Amino acid sequence: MQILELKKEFDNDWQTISDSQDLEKLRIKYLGKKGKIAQAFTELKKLSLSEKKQIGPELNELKKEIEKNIDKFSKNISQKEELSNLYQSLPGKKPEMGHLHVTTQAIREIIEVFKPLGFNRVRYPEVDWDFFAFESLNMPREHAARDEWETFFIQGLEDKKMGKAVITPHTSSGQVREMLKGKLPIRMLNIGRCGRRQIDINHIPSFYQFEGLVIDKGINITHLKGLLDYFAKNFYGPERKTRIRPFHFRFTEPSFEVDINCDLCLGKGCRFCKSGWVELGGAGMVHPNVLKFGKIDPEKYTGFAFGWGIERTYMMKSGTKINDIRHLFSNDFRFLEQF
Ligand code: FA5
Repeated sequence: MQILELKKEFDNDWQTISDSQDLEKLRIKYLGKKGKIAQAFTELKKLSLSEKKQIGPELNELKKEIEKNIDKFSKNISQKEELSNLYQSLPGKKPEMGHLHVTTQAIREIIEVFKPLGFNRVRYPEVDWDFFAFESLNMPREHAARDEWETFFIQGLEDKKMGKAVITPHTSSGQVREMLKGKLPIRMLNIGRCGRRQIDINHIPSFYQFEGLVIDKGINITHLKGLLDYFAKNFYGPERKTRIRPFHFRFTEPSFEVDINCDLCLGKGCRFCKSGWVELGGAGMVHPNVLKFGKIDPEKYTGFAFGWGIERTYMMKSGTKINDIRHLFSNDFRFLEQF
């Protein structure tokens, strides 16, 4: 009896198994009732006593080795198969989806309202010269009106003609830049980030404004009022109330501020609005001096402009119920995930 050959045959077969079915076939072939090992024991009985003494222990050894290998492999394979079954049936891990920030959503909505009227969306520098932020808007250097803008100045950046560099405190800094492009008529929608040294329940240091500028022959105040009503109806719906109040800006004459009835208290007066009305922005007829800075003849052309805060405009949308503008600036996921 050739124990060595039997061992070689087992070793060859062993190389070919890859799953539990192969392993079972191998087990039956060698350890089954009529398997190779059982047959070898039957043959052993026919041998002489001295041969039995020599071959018997070798055969026992081989049997133990085969049992040990099969047992070990069986444990490994069942673990692996269990794992692969487990992974196949588990739903995949989906990467978390983000969404646009509320302010970006508001910007997109506002653009859609103005699109049908042929407004051209533009953007101008967020860091600009004093000339565009103030001087060309009829606010000479050292003029007290500038104080209202609580401006951030950029240290060490100054030009003799253009003045100091500032973080644009309002999108009105785009008015004269647009005029200097030299293309008339103008229907500009300038949306940009502004900065002011302010923070409280309805002010943040970094906020957005949208600025409309229309310049053409024969533009008058009824066009401005009509456009403001159009925006309010389309953005807020017909049930909301808006009003304009006389105001003073150096770059428009006459000037107004535009309010909407507060959506948080429905006009009763609350911590946010105090009076039942929320100021959304300013507006007015472009001052002739500003047209001149833009190289436009005020005898031939007239225009109107308006500049509103995007965050406040969005907060006042029916049902939004955001009671503190600082939430829009905080990047707190618990707040942002709601929109
Ligand atoms: C202006 O900025 C003018 N440039 C608006 C204008 C444009 C008038 C064109 C005439 C013609 P005012 O400082 O009032 O105006 O700001 C306009 C709006 O911007 C405010 O009503 C408010 O909605 C928003 N706003 C201003 N400061 C802040 C702030 N710190 N945080 C959040 N929103 C602000």
